[in-house]
This record gives sequence, structure tokens and C-alpha cells, in this order.
Amino acid sequence: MPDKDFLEHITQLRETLERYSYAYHVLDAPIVPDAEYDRLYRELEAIEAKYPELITPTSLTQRVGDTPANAFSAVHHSIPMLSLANAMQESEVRAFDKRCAEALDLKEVCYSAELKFDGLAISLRYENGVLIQAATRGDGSTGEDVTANIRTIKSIPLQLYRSHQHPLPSVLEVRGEVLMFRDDFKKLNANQLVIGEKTFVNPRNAAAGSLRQLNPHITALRPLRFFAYGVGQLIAEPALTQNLQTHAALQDVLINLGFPVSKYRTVVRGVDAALAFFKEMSQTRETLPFDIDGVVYKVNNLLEQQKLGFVSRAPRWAIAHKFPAQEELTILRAIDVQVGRTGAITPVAKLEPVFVGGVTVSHATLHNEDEVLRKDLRIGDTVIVRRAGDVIPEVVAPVLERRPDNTLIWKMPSHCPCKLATPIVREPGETIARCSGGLACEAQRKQGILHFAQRRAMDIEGLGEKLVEQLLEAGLIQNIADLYLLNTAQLCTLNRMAEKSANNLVAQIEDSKTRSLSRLIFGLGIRHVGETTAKDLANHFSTLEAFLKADQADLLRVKDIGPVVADSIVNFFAQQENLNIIKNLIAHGVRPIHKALTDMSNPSNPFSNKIFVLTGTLSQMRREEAQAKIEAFGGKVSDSISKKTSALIAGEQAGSKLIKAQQLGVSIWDEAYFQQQLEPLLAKQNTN
Ligand code: 5U1
Repeated sequence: MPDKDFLEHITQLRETLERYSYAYHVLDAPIVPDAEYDRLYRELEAIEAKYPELITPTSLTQRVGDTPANAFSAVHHSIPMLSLANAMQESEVRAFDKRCAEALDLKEVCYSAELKFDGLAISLRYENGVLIQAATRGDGSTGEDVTANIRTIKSIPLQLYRSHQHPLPSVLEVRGEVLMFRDDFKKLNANQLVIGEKTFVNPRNAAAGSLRQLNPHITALRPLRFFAYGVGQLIAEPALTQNLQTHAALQDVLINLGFPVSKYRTVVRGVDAALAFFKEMSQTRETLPFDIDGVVYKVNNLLEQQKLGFVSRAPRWAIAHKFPAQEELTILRAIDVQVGRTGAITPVAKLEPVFVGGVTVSHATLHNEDEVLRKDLRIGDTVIVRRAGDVIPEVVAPVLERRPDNTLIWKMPSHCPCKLATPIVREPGETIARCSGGLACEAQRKQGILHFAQRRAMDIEGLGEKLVEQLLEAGLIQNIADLYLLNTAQLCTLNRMAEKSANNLVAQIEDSKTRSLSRLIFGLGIRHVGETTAKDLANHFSTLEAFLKADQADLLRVKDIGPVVADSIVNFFAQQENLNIIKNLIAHGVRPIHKALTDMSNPSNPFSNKIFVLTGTLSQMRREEAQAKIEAFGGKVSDSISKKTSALIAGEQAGSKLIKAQQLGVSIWDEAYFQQQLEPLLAKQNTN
């Protein structure tokens, strides 16, 4: 039998491990290297193997047990798990606030404003400090017993933390949400594919599927997390509860007892401040590692909550203010194919228009043939469409329960939809099928011209898809070089082209002649030469002439360029047609800004080698123009703020990026200051 000192050692070991685990899983701030934690954990495991009588159910080693007989049996909630009334519009939130203020006879109500997690509501029951049961929400009165699975979630304490200030409650039900972080979800799905198991459509489904596993050993392998947000039944000595007057204070108690509570919560006075929190979180949402679908406002004062009471199953003192849905259902009407500038054939879903993520979506790329097969999408299916933030819309999966009998299976067409109808070929081992028509294929030429004219390349505003189709159809252009020969009279012969628009387009084309070298290189559409590679090439060669003269060996000397890209560039220039186009571009006056002109080494150039982030709306120029100018003068533009950012250029209505820049101490330029920095450089450029 182990002696007293040894027992003391085990207690110490368990406490130390718990502290380390809490720091790692709840605070996200590990205090020892993983190896040290593992060493102590193994020591505890070894002791428990030798003295099984010393194992306690709350020992860290006991998170994963066997499948219990009571798995998923019904659990009656001693206090119902309520649902929340939803508000989609600001007016509904204002009406909620008015109801609260009137019922409480207050001029202004204080709210706790929090995140609405897109996960699964769970109730955790602790008796005398020990987790004894975990249940899903179910219908609010009765849920399912998921204790064995919940015990595997490392951010959920198996026993409550003892503080010296308060005795532990004899009963505490903690209410919160189990979810999966987006990155963990992606890794899980990638792994599911590798092991030939079914993938999940979103983090919420992955979390639900993981909690519904019969085998807790499998759940233990799933990266589930938990956030606590409230309390159900609470039986505690007055010392713990008597000073507890607000919901925010209750959440602080939960933190002290060892629960993770999201730091994105605040107490606000009045509805306008609550709505400001909503706005802030709408912007922060994409930067969070997990999905949320809105925010929750709760009357903060617990006595006021009691006064307001409930209507049916929802409290009168709380409301969920929802973001526009990021996922909706719609019908897959057809699958068309799009021909890219390199002949790549991309299947595109034509959808019954649906409002999702704040915009109406009527089509979405399906990437390639295998993707359509893998997702088992059929024409006529009801499908889940997702649009999160600025990310392009995605068809996530079909809803199999709603599949009608008459759906059609899609097949990659055998011939290009272009006039020549050249065969579509998919080489063995390739994921992408291609039109074999080369530049003779009008569809490819159209895409090449659109690629050249796009904002990120030569930025020719107004040269859209329909217009390029018309120009090709009318024989006014064959390729990108021909754009520079167009005149107003020719353009006016086109259907629905008025003189003013024609003049504007000619001016835009003229203006594009002096875009930066990197934009021109990118615009040429050389396979494997994206924006970043184009910038590397422009920085290295400085002039178009030098770039054109480069051979394979010269190209391989460029930073980050390997044989695949070098070969692709060499092949591009080996084609006489491409050389002719470039010769004509130069002959028609295209003269990209040379690096020497912008004098990167000049200390008075505030853009050279600096990293900028743009936010808000600029009044003098579009964001793409601002980016083009910064890049032309040797700066870089990044999407996100970090310590490496040299300056944030903030226009009107700048949002979360401005807050982050302030937090990180990054310099902030307003539009006037930005213009002031640009002007001398632009003047210098014009005199060269
Ligand atoms: N953050 C948070 N989410 N959430 C969901 N708080 C919260 N409270 C809820 C629900 C259903 O219900 C209580 C207001 C009863």
C-alpha cells in the first residue's frame, strides 16, 4: 500500500497536470512544453496501472472510458434548456429593447452582449464539484445522455476548480455550446478522405457527428471544444450566490470554476451600444477560428431577468440577433462548363437564385469533374449553398433526403462549347480536362482577354464578358494587342454602345498602357505565373525587354522560380503567336512602368519595400487603383494586419482592421496623407 507521501505525490501530480491542461485547452496559453506534460501524464498512468485502486473517475487519465450502457438514454433537464427568440433586423432588436425597458420601467437597459456559437447546446451537471452528467438540449425538456463523449473534451473540467474564496456549489448545471474550430474541421475532413470515411459538410455537423459517436474512443480523436455561456440549476451556499447580481458576473464565476468563456463578450448600456457590438462582431466574424451565426443580447441584471420571465420556451430577457445565413438550400438546375484561358474546362453549377451570405447566388464553380462525382451532385438535387464572408459561393453537398427520382447524372461533355467544338481531353493522371483547340478556340481567347483586362492585371474598367464577346463576334479584336487599336467609332457600331461609354472605354484602354510591369506580366496569362510570381519577375528584370530576353537559366535565378514555372515561361515565348502579340502590344504603345522610374532605393519613396493594408472606402480612387499605385512604387498590399504591416491606409467606415492596427501600434494613414505621399512620386513618374 502506498504511503502518505506517495499519496501526496499523486495528488500533486494530478493537480499539476490539471493546471497544465487548463492552460493549454482553456486559456490557449501552454505553460510547459508538450514533452513535459506527456512525461508527467505517463508517470500518472504508470502509477495508476500499478495501483488501480487509486484511480478516481475525475483523474485526467479517465477522460476516455468504455461505451456506457446509458449512452444516449433520455435525460430530463431539471431546468428546461430554453431557446432564443431571433431577430433578423435591427428594428426587431429595437422592439425587444423597448419591451424590456417598458416592462422594467427603465430608460436604458444594460445588456450582456455575447457570441451566438454555431454548435450544439449542451448542459453539464456537476454535483459536489464532479461532472456527473452531460446532456444535449433535445426538445428543451428532455435531451440525450452524452456524458461519456463529453468527458473526452479536454476544455471541460471533470471536476470544478476550488477557489479559496468560495465553497463549491452542491449542484451546478453549466450551459454552453460544443463546437469545432474551422481549421480542425478541415484537417478532420482531409483525414476522413484519407481513411475512406465520409466527410462532414460543415464544422457544426462534424461536431454533432462526433458527439453522437457510440464509441467515446472515436470522439476522443475529434477536436471538439466547448464554450460556457450560462447556468441552469444552481444550488450553492449564499456565500457564492448572494453577491451575484449580473449575468456577466455569473460568467466570471464560470471562468473561476475552470470553464472556457469566450472573451468576445461585453456589457453595454442601451440598444445602440448593443447594435454596435453586433456590427463589430459582423466584421470580426471571419477572423474568429470558429463559426458564429449571430450575437445574443441578455438583460444583464439577474433580478431584472426574473421580473421579465418567459414566454413559452424562450426567455423575455434575451434575444439572438442573427447574421444573414451563410448556408441556404436551393435547387441545382444545371451544370454548364466554362472554358478558361488555358483551355481548362470547369463545371459550373447553375442554381435557382438564392439569398445567402448577404448576396443572391445563381451559380457556383464546381472546380472539376472529380469534385462533382465526389460530392455526388445531380441535376435536380436540392443542394446546400454556402457563402461565408467574401469567399466565393460553394455548393457544399446535396440533401439526399430530398433527392427526387428524376435527377440527372452529369458527365463531362466530349467537345468544347466553342464554335469549333474541338474535343475535350483529360490526360491520364490530370484532374483538369482541357479544350484541345488552343488559341483557335474563341472561348479561350475570350478568357485570355478578360484575364488581361481584369482589375488585378491591366485594370481596364468596363471591359466585361459581354463586351469582349461582342468584340470577338464582330471581328474587331482577335487578341489583347488588338484592344489598343480600338477607336470610338468602331465601338459605337456595337449593340447598345453609346458614344460616351465608347469614349470612356477608349480612355480606360489608353490609361492601361502604363500599368506596372508586374501587372502586364500577370495579364499575359502565362500558365503558372500568378500575381506573386509576376511581381517576382518584374522585380528581378525591371524592364519588359530584359524579361523577354531571359532564357531558362536566367529565369531560374529569380527568387522562388523553379523549373515548372521557368519551363512554362519559355514555352509561352516559344510560340510565335505570343511573341507577335507582345510585339504588337509594344508597337501600340503599351509601356509598363519600369522599376528604375520609381527608384526603390530613394529614401523619399515611402512605399518601397513596405507592406500596406487597405481598409474602408477611399473617396478619390478605387481600392484596386490604390493597390496598383502602391505596387507601382515598390510597396506590397496585404489583406490582413500583423506586426509586419508598415501602415494601414484607412478610408471612410474603416472597421475591425482599424481597431487591430491600433491594438498592434501599426501606423495609420488617412486618405489625405496617402495622397500626399503619392503625389511627388506620380509627378516624377509623369516627367519621365
Ligand atoms: N452566448 C449564448 N448563446 N446562447 C444560446 N448565450 C445563450 N443563451 C441561450 C442560448 C440558447 O439561452 C439562454 C438565454 C436561456
